[in-house]
Amino acid sequence: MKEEMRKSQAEMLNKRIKRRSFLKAAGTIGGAAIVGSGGIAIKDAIKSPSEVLASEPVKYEVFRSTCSMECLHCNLTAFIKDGKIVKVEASKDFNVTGCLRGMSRTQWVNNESRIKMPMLRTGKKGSGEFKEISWNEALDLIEENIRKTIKEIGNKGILLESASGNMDSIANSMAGALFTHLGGATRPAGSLCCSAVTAAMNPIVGFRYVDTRDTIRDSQYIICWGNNPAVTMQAYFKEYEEAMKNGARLIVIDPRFSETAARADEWIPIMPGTDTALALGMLNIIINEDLIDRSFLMNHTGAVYLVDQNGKLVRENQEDPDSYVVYDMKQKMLVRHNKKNIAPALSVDEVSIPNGYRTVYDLIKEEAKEWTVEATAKETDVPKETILRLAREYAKNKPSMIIQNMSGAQRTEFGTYVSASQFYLAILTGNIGKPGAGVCDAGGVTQFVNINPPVPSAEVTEEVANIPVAKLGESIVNGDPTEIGFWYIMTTSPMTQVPNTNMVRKALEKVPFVVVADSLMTSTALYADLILPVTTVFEYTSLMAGTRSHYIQLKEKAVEPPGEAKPDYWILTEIAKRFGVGELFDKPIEEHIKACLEGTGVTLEQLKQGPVKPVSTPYVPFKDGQFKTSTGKAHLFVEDWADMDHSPIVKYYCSKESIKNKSNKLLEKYPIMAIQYKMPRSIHSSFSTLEWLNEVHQSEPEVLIHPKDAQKRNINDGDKVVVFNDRGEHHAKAIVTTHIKEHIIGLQNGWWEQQGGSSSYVTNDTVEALGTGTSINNTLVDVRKEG
Ligand SMILES: Nc1nc2c(c(=O)[nH]1)N[C@H]1C(S)=C(S)[C@@H](COP(=O)(O)OP(=O)(O)OC[C@H]3O[C@@H](n4cnc5c(=O)[nH]c(N)nc54)[C@H](O)[C@@H]3O)O[C@H]1N2
Ligand SMILES: Nc1nc2c(c(=O)[nH]1)N[C@H]1C(S)=C(S)[C@@H](COP(=O)(O)OP(=O)(O)OC[C@H]3O[C@@H](n4cnc5c(=O)[nH]c(N)nc54)[C@H](O)[C@@H]3O)O[C@H]1N2
Ligand SMILES: [Mo]
Repeated sequence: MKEEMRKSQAEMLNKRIKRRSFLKAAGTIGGAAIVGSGGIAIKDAIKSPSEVLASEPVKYEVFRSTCSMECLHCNLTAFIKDGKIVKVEASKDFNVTGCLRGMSRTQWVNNESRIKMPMLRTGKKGSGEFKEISWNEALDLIEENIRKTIKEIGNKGILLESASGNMDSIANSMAGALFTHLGGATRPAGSLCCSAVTAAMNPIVGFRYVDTRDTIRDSQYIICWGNNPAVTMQAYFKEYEEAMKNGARLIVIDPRFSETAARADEWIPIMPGTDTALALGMLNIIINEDLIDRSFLMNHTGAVYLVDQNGKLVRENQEDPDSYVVYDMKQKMLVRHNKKNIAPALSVDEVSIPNGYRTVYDLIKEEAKEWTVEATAKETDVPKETILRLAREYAKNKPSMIIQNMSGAQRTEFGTYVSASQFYLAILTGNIGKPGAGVCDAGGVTQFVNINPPVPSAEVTEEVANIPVAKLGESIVNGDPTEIGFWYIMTTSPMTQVPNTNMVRKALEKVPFVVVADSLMTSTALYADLILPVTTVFEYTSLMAGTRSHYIQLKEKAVEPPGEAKPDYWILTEIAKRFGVGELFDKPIEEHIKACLEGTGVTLEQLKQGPVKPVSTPYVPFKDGQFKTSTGKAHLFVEDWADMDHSPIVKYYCSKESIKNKSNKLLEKYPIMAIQYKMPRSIHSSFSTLEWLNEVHQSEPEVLIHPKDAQKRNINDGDKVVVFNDRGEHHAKAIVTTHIKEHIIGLQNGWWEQQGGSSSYVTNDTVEALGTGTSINNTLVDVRKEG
């Protein structure tokens, strides 16, 4: 394995060296950039290195970086002429298909509307009236407002909000560390994205950001469950196509006929928020028809752990959390689960177990039993025959894989159970730890190596209660749990991405000093007191080793930023200096990168030659049933959930804002359920305003509405409509289509205020029950024709 890894790295290195020597021969290596790497003529980029060698003189410098927001962190190559980026494409030696967003980075870097200087608000918040000030004045204001806030409110009065705009190994990590060195700050708790997945995976399999992308093509049966990889994992969709060529069936469970559904063998429309009921219904069939993998359950899982009559896990020794007890059928006695040569009982239905104990499997069985085919069909709107076929096909067509990849299905009120129920299906059928099987999470290089923070955090002097991110707006408006005096926003755009935009707007208006670090006048920047101009990809050097790509990559600086735009790490270092902790931060970026890499076995020198993948391919997570929990087994009974007064076994709860929840009075007012979907034209609010993307895709918000719902409201295809509820209004163009279930509408994610406004104006800001995530896909609304 190691040998293979070395080989592939050596191959990559060779390729790069060839190119370098060619460049040296041509005598055109760029001198200005820190780690720049030579040049190829732009039209030659599609040729092989040898073809290039044989062709014209060199005209362009070439640099490499990555997309930095929450996409797949594909390696990008930029072509530079006279200090300007003229073209960006996916790097040829990087096994992905490039996308228009990546290519449009030229338009982001060269954008006329880039913020070039720090900007101080002069008009009302939201008016967009600002004046340019110097960095010195900007940093003075930041220092003054932080000191004032600490004095008047305490450290809890500082709010640091950072998210997925730049997921490299430096930016957000350094920001988090800085504010601990200042004594602490309030942070959003949970994530807008996928904390429900974290809350499911950590207890069940012991680890997160574990993906199965390497063996998608080996799968026989793939369920994209509330997930749309044709758009949201675009660069790897070819793997699904390979699997289908190899005979796999592709199934999509989605209320919307998504881009993936269009390429799939089967689309299963479902009532949003009811996915756990469907999974339990499938489990019931799988259990009844004995399609479970007994030996896997007995040897690799906690399905055999015993539970006492009070519903608590039985332990041999209360002091030892891993001392779970099973009933050994050989010796007919209770023993510790990991005793050698035992045959643990799976169910009281098969053997009698003393003390009235039952197994975890018995509890799952009992929970699933409620979900008869009839009950499941009624709740989910999936026909009975489909449920039966789905369950049987999933369990029999091995290896089968479930794709969740931070799915829409888990951005629901009980999203943790949705994610967990998919692991139950994989584990009970032994469909995990093998090529072509498993549950595909978002995954990155951090599942193979540990990347250190560039600057270690400090012990905070003041403990703060963080604010659930779904409730960010309302919490700040109500000063609960704290007043906020200083809000630092970087790598995120709350005005478009946080639920309940009107509350977020009020919060931005209320907080006395809001700093937004961004490169463009975003919807959020409009509400800042101070905007800080930041660099974009190709304007700074950094390290990308995160949760979305299997490679460790260097982000090379290729061009000078416009005006006085600076990388986040420069800004954070300047703030640190003003608070007397500058020495930890004020180092050349190469030093920080080296600190991140320490212990990985990968060096900066290696990265200068190209991306490095520190694991052999194909990678199979939890291979041979080796899980990352404390016992090495998959745990299906989660005590943490019981501690939160929820079921320790996956259970289906109907969400409050659901048209299935007939007891909700709100339903009379708002009889339609709105779900969200991501678009090819943007990554959330990033890329949203770039011209090429507007040319190729839609340039205004759209809403998908079923013909019957449209007709009732006198709405025709193309009409301007208003989607509304008590939280606010979202204005969009109606697309009347059967590509969405009746009573459901589909809203797009990422539109800016300046483009008509975000669909977050209506989204549900209920905190997801177990993972502190969001419930945006459980939103009740109605729709009317504009005007
Ligand atoms: N082009 C593009 N790619 C992206 C992103 C982007 O913004 N743009 N964002 C990235 C990020 S951060 C993430 S988290 C991933 C997300 O990747 P996905 O989860 O694939 O993205 P979504 O479009 O949010 O949701 C997928 C589907 O879930 C459906 N859905 C909504 N509610 C439910 C439900 O209750 N049940 C079921 N079964 N389906 C439901 C929606 O109709 C949608 O088609 O994508 C990543 N990739
Ligand atoms: N309505 C609705 N809301 C959603 C979703 C949805 O489907 N619908 N999806 C949710 C999900 S899954 C996610 S992950 C979140 C994502 O939400 P966010 O994490 O807010 O992601 P983006 O909208 O991409 O915002 C990133 C911002 O960071 C800026 N940025 C880019 N690079 C840098 C940099 O180097 N430094 C700094 N300082 N800024 C930079 C960009 O210009 C952009 O303004 O949204 C969530 N919110
Ligand atoms: Mo996300």
